[in-house]
Amino acid sequence: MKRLPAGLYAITCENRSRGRKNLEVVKEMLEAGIEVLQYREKENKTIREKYLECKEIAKMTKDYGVIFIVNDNVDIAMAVDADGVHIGQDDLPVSEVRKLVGSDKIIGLSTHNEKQANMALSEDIDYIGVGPIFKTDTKQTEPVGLGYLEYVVKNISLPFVAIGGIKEYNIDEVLLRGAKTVALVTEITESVDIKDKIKKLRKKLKDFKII
Ligand code: TZP
Ligand code: MG
Repeated sequence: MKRLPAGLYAITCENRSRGRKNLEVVKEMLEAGIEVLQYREKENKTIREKYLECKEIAKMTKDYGVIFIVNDNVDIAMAVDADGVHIGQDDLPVSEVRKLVGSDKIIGLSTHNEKQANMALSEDIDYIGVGPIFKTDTKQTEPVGLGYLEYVVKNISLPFVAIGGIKEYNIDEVLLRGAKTVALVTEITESVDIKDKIKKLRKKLKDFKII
C-alpha cells in the first residue's frame, strides 16, 4: 500500500506550460526532484491521447521512484498502472472508485470545506486535497483561505495536500501551518526554468525540515 509522501506534488497543465509539451515538462520536474506527479489535463485531448501520455509518464515516474497520480480518469489510471487516482466531489463515489482500482491504489479526494473534510474521514481514501488556499485562475473555485487549512491540520486525521495559488513567495504560509505535501500547478509549469523553480521550492521544504 503506497502512501502520500511529504514534499512537492507537481501537476501538469499543458496550456499553461509556455508552449512546452507535458512530457517535456514532466521530464524537467522529475530531473529536478519531486515526490508526486499528477497528470491533469482539462483541455481538448482525447482519451487515447491522454492514455498515451500517461503511459509514457508512468514509465518515467517509475524510473525516478516518483508517485504517479492520474486526475479524474480512473480508467486511464488503471490502464497505465499508475499509483493512484485523484477525484473530486462530483466524480464517482469513493466506494465505487475503490471497487474499480482495488486496495493497492492511492485515492485522493478534493475537499473545499470542513463538511467535506469530515465526510472524507469515513471514506476509504488515502489523502485529501485542501484548497484552493489562495486565489487561482487554474480552477474555477473560490479560495477557501488559510483558515480551512488550519482547521484540517487541527481536526482531520488524514494525509492531505495543500493546493491552489501556492507560489514560491507564499509557500511559507502553508508550511508554517503544517502542510507537509504541497501541490503546485502554474508556479512550476509556467516557469521559464522549471528546474531552478523546483530547486527553490525544495529549499523552502528543506528549511522547514519536511524533506
Ligand atoms: N484544485 C484546487 S486548486 C487547483 C486544483 C487542481 C489548481 C491549482 O493551480 P495553481 O496554478 O497551483 O494555482
Ligand atoms: Mg476532478
